[in-house]
Amino acid sequence: MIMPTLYGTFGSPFVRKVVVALGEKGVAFDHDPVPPFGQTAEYRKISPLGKIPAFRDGDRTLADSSVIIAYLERTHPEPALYPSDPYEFARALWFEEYGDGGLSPILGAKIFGQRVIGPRFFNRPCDEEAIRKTIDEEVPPLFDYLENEISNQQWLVADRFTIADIGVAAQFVNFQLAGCSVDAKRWPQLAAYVDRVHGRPTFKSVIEKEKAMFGGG
Ligand SMILES: N[C@@H](CCC(=O)N[C@@H](CS)C(=O)NCC(=O)O)C(=O)O
Repeated sequence: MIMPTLYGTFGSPFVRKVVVALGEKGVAFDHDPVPPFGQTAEYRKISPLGKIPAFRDGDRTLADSSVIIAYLERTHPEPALYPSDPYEFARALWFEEYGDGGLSPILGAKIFGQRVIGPRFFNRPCDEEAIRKTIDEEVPPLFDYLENEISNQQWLVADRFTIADIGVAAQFVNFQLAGCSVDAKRWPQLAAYVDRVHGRPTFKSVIEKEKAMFGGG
């Protein structure tokens, strides 16, 4: 049997989302660690925006983590990663978007990008003052919202692990790879939640590989 291929290097929260979804569904895959820059014209045919991840399943190709996971949910319905109730389904998509569109530009681009990617790949010294400002000003409202939403629950939506948890917790790995952690005194629910989600075997195994690549954590 030909295995599907996931394109995109570790370190990307969006690649990580798909790795976790594939793991949760027990789908074996080949991994082609395409970097997020300098891609070939060939790669751009399957990822026209030039981003990672992309995915190949036989002669079918797809780009975008949310699109790929939605496809996997149809090809491998069990275990379901999306709630069936319409409102819970929509809430789960909302939290996925909160991760992709809300947390990623801050925890990913402004913190991990500044402290890890810039110095390592672009010979750009880290601007610690910019990171401090981001952590003091932009991070707290993002974490306050999650602290309130989690409020003693194990998972964000539907009392079980869903795409909401994949989308949100994936972004916290970059925060940790940049040497940061959630202040458990200020955000106790969020800190425990991130530990809980990262403790799942699917998250654990990708995080171990990423720590080996980037250090930190
Ligand atoms: N919405 C996309 C976002 C993917 C994304 O932004 N990937 C980054 C790496 S973390 C990338 O490829 N950046 C390169 C670029 O924007 O050209 C998804 O969910 O897959």
